Amino acid sequence: MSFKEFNSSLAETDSEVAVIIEHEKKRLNDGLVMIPSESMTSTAVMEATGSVLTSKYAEGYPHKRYYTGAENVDDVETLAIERAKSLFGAEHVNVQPHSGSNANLQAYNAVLRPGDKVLGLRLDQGGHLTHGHAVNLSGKLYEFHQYGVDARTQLLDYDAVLKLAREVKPKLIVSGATAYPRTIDFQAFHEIAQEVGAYSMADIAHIAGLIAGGAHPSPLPFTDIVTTTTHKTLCGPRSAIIMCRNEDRLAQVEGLDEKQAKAAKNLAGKIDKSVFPGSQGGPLEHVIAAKAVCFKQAATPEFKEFAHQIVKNSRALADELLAGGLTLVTGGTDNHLLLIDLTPFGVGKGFEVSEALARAGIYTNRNTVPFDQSTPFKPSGVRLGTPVLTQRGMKEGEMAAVGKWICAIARQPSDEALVERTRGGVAELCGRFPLYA
Ligand code: DSN
Repeated sequence: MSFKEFNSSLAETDSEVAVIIEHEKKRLNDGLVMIPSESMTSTAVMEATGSVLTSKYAEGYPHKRYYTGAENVDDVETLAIERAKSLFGAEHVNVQPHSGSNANLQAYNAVLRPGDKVLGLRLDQGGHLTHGHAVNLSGKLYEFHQYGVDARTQLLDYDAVLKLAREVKPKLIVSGATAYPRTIDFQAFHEIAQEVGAYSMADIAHIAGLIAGGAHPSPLPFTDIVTTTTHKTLCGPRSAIIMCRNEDRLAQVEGLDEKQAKAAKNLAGKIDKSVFPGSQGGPLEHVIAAKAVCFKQAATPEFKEFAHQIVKNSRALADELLAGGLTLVTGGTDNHLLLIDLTPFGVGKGFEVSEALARAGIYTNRNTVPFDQSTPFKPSGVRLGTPVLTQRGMKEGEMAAVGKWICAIARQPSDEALVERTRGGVAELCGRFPLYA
């Protein structure tokens, strides 16, 4: 590579990739992104992600690296750690996990041995693959027992979780969800874990931004381990962190010498060792810098207001969908997401409806509903949320308009004239609430 190529822009170097990126920018600007796990990343976060920090190898932790020349990445990683601790009120934070799935497996690896028993929420009732699904490493390495939601209310049933915990006697109880529209009682999960002598772990990936902004109760500081991605409601780069208490409250120290006992009691040390060298190599310091930027943005009063507006918008959208005759799992929402149950229009309609909505410029995702009678590939639900619309500045009034479009298309997904008309309305609305310049 010549010096000239080294310094030339993406458009000059590779017009094919540059054009695809421009197409994506246009898609984002011209459509309503309502996938609840997506948010738009700020220019500042993207600048940090695209910075020279990408070139640095820095295995280890700040001031304990296996490479020289790490002083600047030491500074940025320390800043990210301190900002995350302050934002969430965490005793210890590891900012190196590359993704939410990695973070969960690293958390398990820190406190479990293969074969240990764990409780987690079923994927088809709102959980996540890494919460013990049989096809995932989590379900293969550990003996997961899955809890679900109540068949009538579709709400988490804490008494049922307690009953299962008493029967199974797990070493760890995982809370958190990817498709649960209601407030999660993390304190109840922690108390159940305490009662049965298990660690408590909360995966707050979906609601981290709501928690940071005070729009959902936090599992900190009491939960033993808390994992989160940084790119959902937190609006940061595509990555993750692990937070934990410093002390391992379940440490067995009998028969250990002083040094061994200290290590056994050090939960923070176990988490760090599980991330590196336990499972990852060099940290992505450019992404860690972007996480630092995201934590700074999430600590502002504007972000707090944004987090609360996400929920207000979600509730307004729920009201409109219900008024339009749609069925919502749990009957509504307390957070950023809604789950439409399309079973009244026919089992397995989620695919058809989410594709029709996408043709109209409304991006959602098909999803199972609790006790779905169809398959995960052709499920009966559509999952959607309000983070990106809220980022664009939309409020309750716009949610009413969007809700009407969704109701119409849910009823007539193959009416292409309706889809076309809706596409026009979506374009007009997006034009009034621009995203990226
Ligand atoms: N894929 C994420 C979601 O959409 O909820 C979970 O990892």
